[in-house]
Amino acid sequence: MAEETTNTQPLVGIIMGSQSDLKVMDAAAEILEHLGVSFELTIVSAHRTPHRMIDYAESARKRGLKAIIAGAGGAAHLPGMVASLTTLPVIGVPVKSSNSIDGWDSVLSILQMPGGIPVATVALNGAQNAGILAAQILGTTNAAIADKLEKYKISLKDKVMRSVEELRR
Ligand code: RP5
Repeated sequence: MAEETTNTQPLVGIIMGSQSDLKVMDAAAEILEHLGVSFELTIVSAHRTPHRMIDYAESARKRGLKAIIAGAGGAAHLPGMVASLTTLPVIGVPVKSSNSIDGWDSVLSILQMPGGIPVATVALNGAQNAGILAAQILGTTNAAIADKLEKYKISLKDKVMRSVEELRR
């Protein structure tokens, strides 16, 4: 996945605090691609590029985005700050960065938002689920995406059932 990706009329914005987050955040892009959801992907740092973060969050709805997936590690202020600046749903991905205290720093700084500014927080390094959740939000009003999600769930069930069959042999 390229550092910065945009496909036609993105519906989901994937942002992350550093290029070092990309190895985790790529999973959100991959599942969105699989589910036929258009997205853009770029790096926006709350601490190193605060003005870029404000521009990104404030313009997101006008640019046609319907949800934002924001991943960061350590003192992970990006998802919460973006959520404070937009009325779009924000899904936070705590990233276990290299100098992290076992990922708890990322998890707690994204999870423990004050009342009024929600961030839908997924598991540590849970970028795939963030992508699925964004698709599910879009699937409430987009039948094509809902259909892809239905097929994806069937594929999960089929995989388990194949394992069950293998164990029976
Ligand atoms: C955060 O600091 C980033 O989201 C990343 O997870 C962490 C480390 O960033 P780098 O020092 O690798 O750029 O802002």
